[in-house]
Amino acid sequence: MKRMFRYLGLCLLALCACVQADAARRVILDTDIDSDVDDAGALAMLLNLHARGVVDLRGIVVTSDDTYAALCTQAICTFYGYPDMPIGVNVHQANMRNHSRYTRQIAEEFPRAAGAWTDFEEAASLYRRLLAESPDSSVTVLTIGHLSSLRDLLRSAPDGHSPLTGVQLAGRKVSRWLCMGGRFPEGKEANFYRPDPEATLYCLDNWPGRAVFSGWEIGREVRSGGPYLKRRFPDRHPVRRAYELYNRFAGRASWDQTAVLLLTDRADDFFGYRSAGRCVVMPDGSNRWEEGPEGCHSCLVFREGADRDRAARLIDRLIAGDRRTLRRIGPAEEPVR
Ligand SMILES: [Ca+2]
Repeated sequence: MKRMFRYLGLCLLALCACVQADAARRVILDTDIDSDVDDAGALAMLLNLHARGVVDLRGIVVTSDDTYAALCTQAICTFYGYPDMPIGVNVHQANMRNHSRYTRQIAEEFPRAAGAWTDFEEAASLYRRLLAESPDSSVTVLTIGHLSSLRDLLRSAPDGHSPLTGVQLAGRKVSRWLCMGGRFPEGKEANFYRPDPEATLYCLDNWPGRAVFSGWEIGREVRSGGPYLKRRFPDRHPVRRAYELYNRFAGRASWDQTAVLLLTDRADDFFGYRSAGRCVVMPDGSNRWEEGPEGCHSCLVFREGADRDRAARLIDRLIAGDRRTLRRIGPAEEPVR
């Protein structure tokens, strides 16, 4: 009898794992992991959520002019047990150089397969391949950097991966674009205006589906990356190293990590949406929220009384891979406004 209960228990666990795997949304991350440490934190969150089956991270597009950004990304993925995670690079970046406080050190101190940033697939090609092999409306694109690679996808022509243009492919395969970018209700934010405001304009004009914007004012109020991470990470860990080299765990705004929270069922604890309208971008990359009829754009706001410190604690635990927190978290329900 005992043996039968154990068998039934194992079957139930397996069934739950299958249900969770099915529920996981496919995600393509597009990151400028270089000048700030929040990209490293966001990547750690995503890899932990991926391991738990909350998201299905299909690949990472590195949109950066830092020579070591993609190598650092591969070293982090390798450390987490994903040495073959598809990684793409934006080959159109001008003046590649090492300007990050942590990418070179991580790339040199931790194992990875690639020898140079030129060894990786071209960003738009990776986007096209990952989208082409995915079911319709199954992919969430999460951008936490500037939009040069997404623009290159939208401009892309039919190729060996798909007979569809980039706009057609995104329209068919992507259910929503989550974008950390802009400043609301109006202002200027780095992902939109630096270094490629033309890419922002192009993406806003041509994106064929739903887009959710998490502006600068959201992440600014959530401070993560402090002493908790220093205590929780083992001594030798690439993301620990990123935070150590960046500012020695002095804490930092969570622009990119708050956008990752949108992939989980905890987003509703903290965030709601601005009244209907659309994000309008100027040629200099500044932007504003223009109220109007319900359309394809949504813009995040904090819920009344949302606890920013609790959001920061949740982010820190997801970065550190806290098992209890990860056991209790689930995927976001779609569609989200
Ligand atoms: Ca970023």
